[in-house]
Amino acid sequence: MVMSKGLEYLTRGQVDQYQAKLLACYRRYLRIPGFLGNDETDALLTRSKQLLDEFNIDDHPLTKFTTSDKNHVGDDYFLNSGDKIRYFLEEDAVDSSGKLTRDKQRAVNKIGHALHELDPVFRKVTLENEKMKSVARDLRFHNDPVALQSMVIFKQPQIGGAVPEHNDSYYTSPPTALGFWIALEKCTHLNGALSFLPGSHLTTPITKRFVRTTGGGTGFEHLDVPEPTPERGDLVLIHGSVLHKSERNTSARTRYAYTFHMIDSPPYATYDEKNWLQPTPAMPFSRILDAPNKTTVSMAA
Ligand SMILES: O=C(O)CCC(=O)C(=O)O
Repeated sequence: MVMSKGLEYLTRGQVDQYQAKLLACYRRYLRIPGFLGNDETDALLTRSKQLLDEFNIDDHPLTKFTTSDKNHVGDDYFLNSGDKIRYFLEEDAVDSSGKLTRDKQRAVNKIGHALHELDPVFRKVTLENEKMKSVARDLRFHNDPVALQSMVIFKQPQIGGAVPEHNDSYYTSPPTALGFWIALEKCTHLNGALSFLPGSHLTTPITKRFVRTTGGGTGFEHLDVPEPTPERGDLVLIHGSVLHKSERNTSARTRYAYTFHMIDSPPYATYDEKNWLQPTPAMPFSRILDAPNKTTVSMAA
């Protein structure tokens, strides 16, 4: 990659795109192809599979990851997971008698939320990664960024649940969240790729038409519109205020991804004491950079 003056990893075009020019008013996400090489991606994928194999269902409280407004996960197992590596099940993975409806490896929705602190493989990619530090410096999005809420989201075939439309910037005042989402496998519209809601009708692709169907009546016809379908190792940066979601995985293929959030720290931002995830004295949020960025770009739209 040809380096732009003053930048360490990103190109000037990528930084401009993420900063005011495009993302502030238009897309608010940025895909960085091939951020992780094959070996690095394989290491995360292999470790994710090992963690699934190590999962012990016998002493698990059967906590499921649910996100609907009426039924949002909130038991102690979840609330105290900020400094641990814990497993959250798919809603449909447990029957009425409390038994798994499939192999444990296929029953887990996600593992979180301190992989980046506790697991050496995830730690290496998150906190001990010079490329990650360079991205944080190049973007100048945070003054003194810290990492939190790391997860592997599995989207298992047929059962991998949809993630409803949401944004991530609820941790600090002012909002400073930036999502780092890394595809560990190829994503398609069938296995639950991420999608985003652009800020303008001018930029929102039309993905379907309401048409007359050949047998009579009407229906929706899907248009073949290119959509973000990250390859293995691609990093997707998600601005904390952009609405994004992913659909249920209806395909026969898995769609593993690793994600964590980066926020700013005092005195630049105040962490809300009511947040579900709280740092603990034994595990405060780890800094990304050795020294704060000197100047940052406004988070505001
Ligand atoms: O991986 C997914 O399907 C959803 C991820 C997401 O919404 C997030 O990281 O905020």
